[in-house]
Amino acid sequence: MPNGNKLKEYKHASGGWGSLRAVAEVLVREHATLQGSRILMRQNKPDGHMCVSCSWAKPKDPHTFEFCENGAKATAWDLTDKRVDPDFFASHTVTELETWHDHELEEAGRVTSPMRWNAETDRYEPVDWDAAFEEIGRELRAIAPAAAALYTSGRASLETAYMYQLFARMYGTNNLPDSSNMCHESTSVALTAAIGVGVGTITLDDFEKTDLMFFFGQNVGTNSPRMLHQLQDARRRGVPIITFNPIREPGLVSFVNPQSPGEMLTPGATQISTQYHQVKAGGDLAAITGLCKALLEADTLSVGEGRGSLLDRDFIDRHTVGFQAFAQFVRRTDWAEIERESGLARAALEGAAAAYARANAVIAHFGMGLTQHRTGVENVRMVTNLLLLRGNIGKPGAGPSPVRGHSNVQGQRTVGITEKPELAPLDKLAAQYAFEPPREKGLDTVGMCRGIMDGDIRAVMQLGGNLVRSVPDRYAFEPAWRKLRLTVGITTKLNRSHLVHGAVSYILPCLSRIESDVRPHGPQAVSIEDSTGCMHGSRGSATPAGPDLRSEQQIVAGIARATLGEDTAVPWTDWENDYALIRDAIAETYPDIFHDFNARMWTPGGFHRPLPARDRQWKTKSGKAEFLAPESLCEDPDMQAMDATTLRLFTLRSDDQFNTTIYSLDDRFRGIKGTRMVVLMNPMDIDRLGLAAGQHVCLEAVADDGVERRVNGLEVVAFDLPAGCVAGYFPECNPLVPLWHHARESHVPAVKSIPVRIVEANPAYADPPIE
Ligand SMILES: Nc1nc2c(c(=O)[nH]1)N[C@H]1C(S)=C(S)[C@@H](COP(=O)(O)OP(=O)(O)OC[C@H]3O[C@@H](n4cnc5c(=O)[nH]c(N)nc54)[C@H](O)[C@@H]3O)O[C@H]1N2
Ligand SMILES: Nc1nc2c(c(=O)[nH]1)N[C@H]1C(S)=C(S)[C@@H](COP(=O)(O)OP(=O)(O)OC[C@H]3O[C@@H](n4cnc5c(=O)[nH]c(N)nc54)[C@H](O)[C@@H]3O)O[C@H]1N2
Ligand SMILES: [Mo]
Repeated sequence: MPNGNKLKEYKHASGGWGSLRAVAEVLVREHATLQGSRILMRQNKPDGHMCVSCSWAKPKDPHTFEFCENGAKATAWDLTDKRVDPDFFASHTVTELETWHDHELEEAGRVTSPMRWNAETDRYEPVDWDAAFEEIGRELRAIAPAAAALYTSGRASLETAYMYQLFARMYGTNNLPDSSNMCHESTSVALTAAIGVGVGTITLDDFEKTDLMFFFGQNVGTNSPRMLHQLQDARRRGVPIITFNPIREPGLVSFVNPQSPGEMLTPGATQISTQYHQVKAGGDLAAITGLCKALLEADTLSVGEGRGSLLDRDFIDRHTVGFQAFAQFVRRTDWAEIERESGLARAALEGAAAAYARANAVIAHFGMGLTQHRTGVENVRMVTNLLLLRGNIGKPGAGPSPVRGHSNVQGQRTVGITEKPELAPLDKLAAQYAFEPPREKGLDTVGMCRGIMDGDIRAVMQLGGNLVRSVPDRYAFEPAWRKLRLTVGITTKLNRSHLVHGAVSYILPCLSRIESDVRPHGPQAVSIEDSTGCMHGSRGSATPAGPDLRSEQQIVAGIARATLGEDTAVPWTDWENDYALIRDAIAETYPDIFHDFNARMWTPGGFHRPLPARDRQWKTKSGKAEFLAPESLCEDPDMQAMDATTLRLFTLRSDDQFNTTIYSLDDRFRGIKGTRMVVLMNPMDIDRLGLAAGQHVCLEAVADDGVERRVNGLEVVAFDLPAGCVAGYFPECNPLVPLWHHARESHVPAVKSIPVRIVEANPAYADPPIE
């Protein structure tokens, strides 16, 4: 029930004409119509390029239009004919560019030449590639490797990621923070401990065999829209979908297939969720405990009445440990606490549990709504507990389905991007490349941020990403980032993290995956891993945005040679000329996953990595799948002490953004137009706190560390979400997140439950220069 003149209720199903029109509009806006439609036809096809937007699975029998509105936006964003060239930089100082909105910076177009910041002119000036590599190498050699961090956003290919981690380790550091540290790291930690693999176990085939699906905190219509096709097919077979989300997201409510002319002409939207539970933000531990409790209670009844067990007793006995302790925790927890913490009624949870008990094969999809909490790891463990009760792992049509973010974020981890030495094949790398890799733990993203703020980190290289915007505690982080000695951004576009920069600063422009990449050994291809553990080849065909761009592989090889010298066992130059050689090297390091990589990468639908848990082999400490009870149901014990003015803020993505890339200020699905500076509130909270919709307020973080964290100028919007919870946008609300407010075990910033209170708009807090 949005209000105000900027807000328009979205009454339609997701997809539909709105979606097709949006694709056409974005191609026009980026002046990419001619090439754009041709390129889109190759998107996610076995002989084409893999979309640069989300990581959802690419089917072996793709639709003619195997792309969604948001994938088309991401493609058009790279295909744009706008350029940020040396002339652009000559006409704007960095100080001036800092006054631009984030959206304007990226909208200015593709960076075309390597640029170096000149302190005297306060401008980025063109520089020769070799000179850039030479100086970066010299700078890196001058500092201790432990004082450098090499960040990876999740878009770079398997080939680049492998080279990058190898370079970092030969240089001497495991400081390889990456975007999954802010994303699904809670999943990796939880699933590894519980079932012995850190990734989801389902593939697309499982959609055809499942009897029921859960959705916990994942916004499919915006963030993985191609999955709506599989959901629609499942719904047509009568498969129920049970959703837990504080907001009624249109994509989880209903869907019209914009690519099906029949459906477009009739008003027949497919209902997606058959049950929709508007859980409180941070209430999933309680909600899932409720599901388990209802199931155990119904099981006792069923067994008592001689109707048999509702649990998969055989599976529990043979394949799991920890059931008794878990069941005890569940039985001990009372319904009043479950209802209070989840915000859901017992009857509603019993209804969901009854549907679960009737289904033989169940998939649980989940996203940031579970992972980005203090209890992020416990949340994912709890989903696993629920699945284990009925043997829903390692059988067709069933399993955990963490829906990953960036298009290759899962794959980068698979080929060694990790700060945890125990997860990297260090002995293998040592033997393959005749060097001694560092064995000590490196820094994850939160650790890197702390190192930057403390002055311990002196150099940061970003292979993609926009850390100044994506990490917590922006107002402390930005000034610290400016004190770095060296900042290097390998990037397609200009963003805030290039403007807030170190003493020596480079912008190194790279090809996008959709562009053709011709090297001395001919046209090159790369590869990625999708959310379901399938590897795909990807060949770009668009004309590169400029003649001076280099591929990410070339850039990493250039920096590696300049830093490490020519005399290493790695054939950097051969690799950058022929990516097939990098794949051979990957196959040598990881033969189980990548044997015959070059041949198999073009398998339609991708080739699947072996996942022991799919075959009920558990590579855990106990050798079994492990139940684990949480310590308590409370998301954040610190919150309990707070008074009634404290609200729980969760940060959202709109349908017109990709992380820190803001395509426009509209959020069509949530009916918000022309601004992202909003705070969505329950009408009762608006009344209770004496506010009015349309009023501008300031949000203040509630934390007892003496640091003031505020975001000013947010318009109050009445919205259908649970009382006590409020929502705002990522990254605008990031200044409100204390760096230490993260998942306890995985260190994922808890950006889905930030304690805040509303204070009067205060002119002393100038609006941050983002709108
Ligand atoms: N178009 C587009 N696609 C994207 C991205 C993008 O920005 N734009 N980003 C990519 C990346 S990197 C990622 S990680 C994924 C992110 O995709 P998602 O995992 O979907 O992440 P979010 O959009 O942050 O939020 C997910 C949902 O969680 C709900 N939620 C919030 N708090 C809670 C809670 O406590 N419990 C429950 N049950 N639900 C909650 C929110 O209402 C929202 O609907 O998408 C990827 N794909
Ligand atoms: N409050 C809050 N904070 C969050 C989140 C949240 O939900 N709420 N979500 C978190 C999540 S899930 C994630 S994944 C992080 C993301 O954090 P980051 O990885 O830091 O940010 P992105 O916005 O994904 O990176 C965008 C930039 O990548 C560069 N880029 C784009 N394409 C390419 C390419 O092909 N190659 C190269 N080299 N560069 C490219 C462009 O410069 C673009 O500006 O943010 C996290 N932060
Ligand atoms: Mo992410």
